[in-house]
Amino acid sequence: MSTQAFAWSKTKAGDNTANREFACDVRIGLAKPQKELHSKYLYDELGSSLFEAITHLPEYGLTRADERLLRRHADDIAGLLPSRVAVIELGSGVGQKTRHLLQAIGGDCLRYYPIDVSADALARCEHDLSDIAEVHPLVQSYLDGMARATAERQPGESFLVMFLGSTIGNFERNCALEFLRDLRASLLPGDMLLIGADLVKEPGRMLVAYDDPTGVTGAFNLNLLGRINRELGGDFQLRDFEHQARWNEPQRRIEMHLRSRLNQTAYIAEADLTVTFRAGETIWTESSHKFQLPELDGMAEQAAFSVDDQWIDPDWPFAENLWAVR
Ligand code: AVI
Repeated sequence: MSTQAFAWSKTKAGDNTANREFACDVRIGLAKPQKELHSKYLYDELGSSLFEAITHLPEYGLTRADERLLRRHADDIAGLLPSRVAVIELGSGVGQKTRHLLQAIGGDCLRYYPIDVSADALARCEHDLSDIAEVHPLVQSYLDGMARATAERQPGESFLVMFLGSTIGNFERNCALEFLRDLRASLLPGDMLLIGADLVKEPGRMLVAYDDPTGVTGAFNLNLLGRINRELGGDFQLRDFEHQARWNEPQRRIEMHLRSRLNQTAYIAEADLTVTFRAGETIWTESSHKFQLPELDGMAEQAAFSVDDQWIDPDWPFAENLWAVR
């Protein structure tokens, strides 16, 4: 899937330009030999709620591992940061995982810039965290938000950028590197990046995390067709598609697909598109890359960061990595 780092700005419903962009991406993606839809479109209001539900599934240990590491090592991480630091978080959502670290960093006027495309999530984030930090919410794409936040750098101050939850795994590997380099370019020596990465584990364990028996991940995936119906005047019959999770061993990634149960045709008015499906044909909707430890160090090196420290969860192999700008 040709994920572009800069395109990681999720689309807001009701915005005409955004709707045109969505229609255009749908037209292009569904014309490919392997039909595909960009995973950013999974996250409308309903999709974001379904993702939140995924994070509570017993089979999906990723978010809990990330939270455990941040809770257990908040003091270690804070101890490695420069003395005057402001915090930026990419894709913060409500910022729940960040509380421990903000508390450990402490200080009278700690500035925290959560960046997210969901204004609702940022409003909650500001409400929940304003007791421990001065919260400056930015409803923007990652790199636009970075530019806004870093423009407010004060003399002698460094930034800690947090990119949690293994969202880096949703980028194609080469785009991930490109994104990290762009991120690095917006920072200065002394700044740091705390980046979470889900590690390769036993395939059965990974597969059930993305194909839970409760069907929440299936609903999250199918909602993408529902969103096309709602926002672009599509007539997809959701019951005629099924969720599929695959482990792609050579690429070390879980792929989510929507598999057509039968030969069928769908029409999408706003994209002026009729699309046909053979029984068994799929739309590829998401890649979730999994990492090996040496690979993470290599990524840091290639994006001009140095590795300061790393913490690994013993129950759900997941790595929290603290990198410094070289
Ligand atoms: C947001 N992202 C890190 C999740 C992941 O694990 O790749 C999205 C997700 N897709 C299905 N389940 C969770």
